[in-house]
Amino acid sequence: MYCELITKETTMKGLILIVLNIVAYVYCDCPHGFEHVNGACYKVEPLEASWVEAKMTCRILGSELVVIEDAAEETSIEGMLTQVHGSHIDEVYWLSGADITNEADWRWFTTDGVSTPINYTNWGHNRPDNAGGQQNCLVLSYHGTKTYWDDVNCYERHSFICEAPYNKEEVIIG
Ligand SMILES: [Ca+2]
Ligand SMILES: [Ca+2]
Repeated sequence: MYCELITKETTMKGLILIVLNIVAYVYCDCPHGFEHVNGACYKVEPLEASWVEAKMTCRILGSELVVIEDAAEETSIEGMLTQVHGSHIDEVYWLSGADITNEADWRWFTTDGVSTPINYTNWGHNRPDNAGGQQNCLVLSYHGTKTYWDDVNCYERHSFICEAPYNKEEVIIG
């Protein structure tokens, strides 16, 4: 957990006695097990699951399958994956995108019943190709420190990345 324990001492002076209160604050920026990178919280999940299973797993963790909004965010994720894998491993991760509803209409599916168009993209060479006519879910393909996007069959089993908002919470524990 990305938490920082800060102890503050506050002095309250009464008429007769002095009361010393020690108040501890816990600042929790990201859900348990998530890493804070450039204003968002990510969890790289090595377990392999279908796209729907991956999406449900992220939700159980209080997050969603990752949405990559711009090149800066993809660079952050590349850095995180390079820390996990080094530079010589190929790995594939589910993202929150799909063209399930209309072929070639790629959208982010982060909320039930609502989808948003994908603006920034980083498709690999000749992707998306809808190979076999059955590739409707979006993956991030990590290849030696760099990533690109591909469309694959939603029932394939892949690792995935969950993303949660970066929130500064203050909890008084004492
Ligand atoms: Ca497709
Ligand atoms: Ca493809």
